[in-house]
Amino acid sequence: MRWDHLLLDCTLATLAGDDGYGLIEHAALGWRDGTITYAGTVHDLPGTPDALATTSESVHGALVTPGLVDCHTHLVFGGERANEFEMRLQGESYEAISRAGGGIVSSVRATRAASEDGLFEQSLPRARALLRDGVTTLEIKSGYGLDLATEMKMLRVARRIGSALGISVRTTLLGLHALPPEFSTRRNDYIAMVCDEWLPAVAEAGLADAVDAFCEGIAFAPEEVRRYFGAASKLGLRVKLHADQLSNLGGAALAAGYGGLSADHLECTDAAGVAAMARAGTVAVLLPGSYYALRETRTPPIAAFREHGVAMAVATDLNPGTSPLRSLRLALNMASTLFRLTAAESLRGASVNAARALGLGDRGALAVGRRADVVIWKARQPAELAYWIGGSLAQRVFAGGADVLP
Ligand code: DI6
Ligand code: FE
Repeated sequence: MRWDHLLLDCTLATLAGDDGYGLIEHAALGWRDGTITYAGTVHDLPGTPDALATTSESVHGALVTPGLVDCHTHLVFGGERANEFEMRLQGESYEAISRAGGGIVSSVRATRAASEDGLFEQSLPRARALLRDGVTTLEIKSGYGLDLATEMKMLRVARRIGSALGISVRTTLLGLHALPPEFSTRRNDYIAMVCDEWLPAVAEAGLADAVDAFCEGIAFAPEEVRRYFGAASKLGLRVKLHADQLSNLGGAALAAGYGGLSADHLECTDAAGVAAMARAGTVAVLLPGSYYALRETRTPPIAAFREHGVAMAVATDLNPGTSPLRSLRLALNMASTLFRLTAAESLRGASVNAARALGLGDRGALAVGRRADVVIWKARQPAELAYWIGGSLAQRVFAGGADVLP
C-alpha cells in the first residue's frame, strides 16, 4: 500500500529520544491515513519516491518538526481586558484589580453575556493565530462561566474550534477558577455544587478531557482543591493544577498526590514540590507569558526540575488577564530568555512534553506510528524556533496528514 505523501530533503527535528532535537539531516518523512510511515534519511528509503508514495516533494532543506502542542490556554472568553492592562501600567497590581471586582470576574460577565455563536466568533481568531504559528494540538480551559450552563457553552465552543480548524482540541473543566459574585457569602455551597453537580454533568456529557483549578490566595485553598480533585478522580477525570504561581501553597505536591497530568506556573514551588512531581511523573508546565506580563521576579525552579528529571512543557496560557499571548513560538523565546531553558528544552516543551501534559502519547515527536502532525518551517536550524522574536515562520502545517494552514 503506497503512502499518501512523502517529504524529501528535510532537516528533521524528530524530538524522539530522551533529550535534544533528534536531528536527522537529508531526511524524508512519509505518512498514510494520518499516521507516520517513515522518518529517516533519504538514503535509507526502501524504494524510489514514486514507488513509495502517491505524491512527494522536496522541501529543499527546510526544518520539519512535529506539530506544536499548546497544553495550557484559556482562549475561549468574551471581551478583552485592555483597560486592566492600562491600570497595571498605572501601578495597580493584578491582585488588587481582582479584589476590586475586575480580573477573572470581568471576563465572566462578558462570557456569560455572549451567545454561543458570538463566543465562537470571538475566540476562533485566537486559535487560528496559534495554528498559523505551528500549533496542531491545543488545550482550552473553561472557567469564565462559573455557572454550569456557561461552562458547558465554553467547552462546546472549544470543541467546535477544533473541528472548524481541523486541529485537535483537548478540553479542561476549570471549575474552581474564581468564586462567582453570587456565591460571595456561600463559598462552601459553590464548592459543593461544582463537586456534586457540575463534575458528574460534565463527565456524563463527555465535554471535558481533564479538570483544573486555581490554587491561590485570591482563588481556592488546598483543602477546597482536594475535595474537587477527589470527586473528579472518582469519575475517572485526570487532574491539572494552577499551582504556586503567586505564592507557595504546596500546589505542586497536591497535584502530584492525585497523579496529576501537570502542575502549571510553579514560580514559587519548593524542593518538596519538585520531588513529589518527579515521583508522580507530573509534567511541569512553564508559562513565561504570564510571568512576563505580571513582571514576576521569581522564576520556576528549573535546575531542580532538571536534576529530578521532571519533564518541562512550555505553553502560552493565552488568557485576557495575565497572558494575552497569541504565539507559542514567542512563549518558547520567553522560556529560553527569561527562564534560561536551552532552545532544545523549549522546543521539547512545546511538543513531546506538552503532549505528555495532556496525556497524549501519539504525538509530539516524529516517529513511525505517531500522528502525522507536521510543520514545515521557513527555517533551517531547530534553535530558530525559539530564537526569532515575532514574524511568521510556519510554511506548511499538517494535522493528521491534512494541510490545515489557513
Ligand atoms: N491563572 C492564570 O494565569 C489565569 N487564570 C489562572 O488561574 C488568569 C486568568 C485571568 O486573569 O483572566
Ligand atoms: Fe492559566
